[in-house]
Amino acid sequence: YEFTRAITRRPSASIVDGLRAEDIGTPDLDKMLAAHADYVAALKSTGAKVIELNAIEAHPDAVFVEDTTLCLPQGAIMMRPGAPSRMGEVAEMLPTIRDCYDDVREIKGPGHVEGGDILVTGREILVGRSDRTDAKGVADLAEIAAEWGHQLREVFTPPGVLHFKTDCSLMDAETILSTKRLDASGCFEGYRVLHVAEGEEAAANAIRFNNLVLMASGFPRTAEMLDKEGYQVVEISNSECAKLDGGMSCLSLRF
Ligand code: CIR
Repeated sequence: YEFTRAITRRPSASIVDGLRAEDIGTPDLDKMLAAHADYVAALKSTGAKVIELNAIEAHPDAVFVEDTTLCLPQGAIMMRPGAPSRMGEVAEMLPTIRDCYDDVREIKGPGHVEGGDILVTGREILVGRSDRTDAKGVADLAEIAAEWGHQLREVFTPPGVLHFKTDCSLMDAETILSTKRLDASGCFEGYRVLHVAEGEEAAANAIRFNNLVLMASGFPRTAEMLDKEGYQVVEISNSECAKLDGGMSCLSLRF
């Protein structure tokens, strides 16, 4: 959770065509741009350098950069999204990643992995199989991770939930913020787990970024709980990204 850099990408006008499991309304670009600016400002306020990439009209979901790459201390791994419309985002991200890393690997396929399904903790890499991440993709990822000395453990994303990290986030090396439904699967045994408040499940996709926890606004009981636990919480509007099943972690690559 300690980072010197992050990569973000501006939302494009084509965001209205972004993928969503359920149609709960069309995202408003201006509102999304305002929230995105707040998000970038919060990242920068910690002293990190933020590489801000241009919008790409051809890829409506490209603002959700997290799904394209896994950034580890030893190198970066280009993902292979399970959503066909998102495949092209990886090539768009590659030149920036090559500028940042000497060792860049890739999930070769035919399997799939999206970054939203990967949680890197202080001791291991958890990968949730989901509609976007399959066994073959996880196996490819495990091979590269092992070469770099990481333990990888395959877990499961709850049914109806887009990504593993839709329901959890890392608060510090040993502490995970999770929904009760995900924690109930037993995947966090041995960790300190903080539950988001009942009815505030969408607060689980937060990020710990240096001294801050960035979380979606509108979840007062979870924000208060985190504050009491000693975290410095910054609330960012997520109303527009939420219409596309996106949250705080999706909007950046952190390393
Ligand atoms: C999608 O369905 O792929 C996008 N609309 C949302 C991606 C969210 N990404 C993430 O949770 N890492």
